[in-house]
Amino acid sequence: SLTRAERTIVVSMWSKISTQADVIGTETLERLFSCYPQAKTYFPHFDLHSGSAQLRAHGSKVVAAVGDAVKSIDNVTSALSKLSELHAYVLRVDPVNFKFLSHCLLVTLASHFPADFTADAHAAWDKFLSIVSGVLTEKYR
Ligand code: HNI
Repeated sequence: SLTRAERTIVVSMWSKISTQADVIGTETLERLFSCYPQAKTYFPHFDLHSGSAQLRAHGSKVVAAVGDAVKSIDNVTSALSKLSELHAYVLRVDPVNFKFLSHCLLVTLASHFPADFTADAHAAWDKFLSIVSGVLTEKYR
């Protein structure tokens, strides 16, 4: 689990991120589909062109869920339990895609918040997103 210092970093950066959640979410998905095109196979029903309404709507949902995890940073498992079931039983997303998405979110954060994205912040967000991904894929086992 996260150290107290890591929690502080994630929670305080979240207060900035949340004001631009839609932009961050959309850009993260655009990076995902452009760098890891195989991730597109889960969205055959979406218009995945850059800036499409569906991409933006979905990006803001994903970032909102990350925000739920930040708000329950000591209990991410229960905060995301419904989403965990959805991704495991209904969507059946290959877990490697969570690593790709986490990476794209890190890159997006680094590019939007260069001053905040110190080595410590990078490490804290990496750890936090791997906890979130772990929760969303734990039902697969
Ligand atoms: Ni994910 C739906 C959150 C990773 C494919 N996903 C959602 C929803 C949220 C969400 C929120 C909307 C649920 C609802 O409508 O009730 N997804 C997250 C989070 C992560 C994540 C927080 C990781 C941090 N999802 C992924 C990954 C993939 C993925 C890596 C595949 C590449 N998600 C989906 C698909 C849907 C989805 C597909 C359904 C979309 C739709 O609306 O049809």
